[in-house]
Amino acid sequence: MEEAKYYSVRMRASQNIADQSESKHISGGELISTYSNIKESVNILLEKALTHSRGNADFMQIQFEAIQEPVEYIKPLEVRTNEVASMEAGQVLAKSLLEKAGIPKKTIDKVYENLSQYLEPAGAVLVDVQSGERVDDRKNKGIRVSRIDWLPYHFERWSDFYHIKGNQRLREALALATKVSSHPAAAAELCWSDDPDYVTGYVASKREGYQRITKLKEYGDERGGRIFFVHCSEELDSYIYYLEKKPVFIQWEGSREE
Ligand code: PML
Ligand code: MG
Ligand code: MG
Ligand code: MG
Repeated sequence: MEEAKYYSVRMRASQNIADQSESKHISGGELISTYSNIKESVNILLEKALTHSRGNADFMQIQFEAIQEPVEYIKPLEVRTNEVASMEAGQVLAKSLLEKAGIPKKTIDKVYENLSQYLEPAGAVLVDVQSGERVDDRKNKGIRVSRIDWLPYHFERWSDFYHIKGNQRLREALALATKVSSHPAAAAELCWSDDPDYVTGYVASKREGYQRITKLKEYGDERGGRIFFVHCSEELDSYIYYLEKKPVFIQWEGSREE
């Protein structure tokens, strides 16, 4: 059978582009589309950016690009939702889940010392598991994970099966965290949104799954981001290539796999 041809469709939107150094990230989005679905995919991303709680964009770019690399299919991480009463309790839990995922306490402490700086980029920051140092060179941009999507209807089937309210955000974040964690260089991820109206975040790892935490910041706070804890003994460049370029579909075939 001939492999279907796929297209990576990407959007980014920002404010105040007159002075690039002051530009504020509004929204970003990634989809994998067939040719016949490109119009629909562009519309999904357009809609996402036009109605955004971080504000109205005055710059937006939506692009599509044929994917040459073979697509990889992976199963979603196991999901667990941890209810917490406050942001403080959420952050204590996040740290203990990182430790459970194998991140040394001194590395976690070091990351939290630098947290405000690591939340600034729109993309993810990579931190070495052993030293706790930031190891990517993407400064104020960070790494943007791309070429990631669910196979058509697989997310809907997955969320129906688990009776999880299948919001768009969970759809995107679970796909991303699954891709990020599936590489040998990955140890764990810590994430919460930069959108002021969304306070749920997560700690994800292959070992512990996708552990949602219902409150990791206060409402109204526009600081958020992703920190990927990585094993630097693995080739960092090839991990970054994988995150940005390797096309990955999330595939869920039903309970018999669980
Ligand atoms: C984001 O969309 O900015 C990150 C959202 C992370 C949490 C998604 C969830 O599990 O509800
Ligand atoms: Mg985002
Ligand atoms: Mg956001
Ligand atoms: Mg950020």
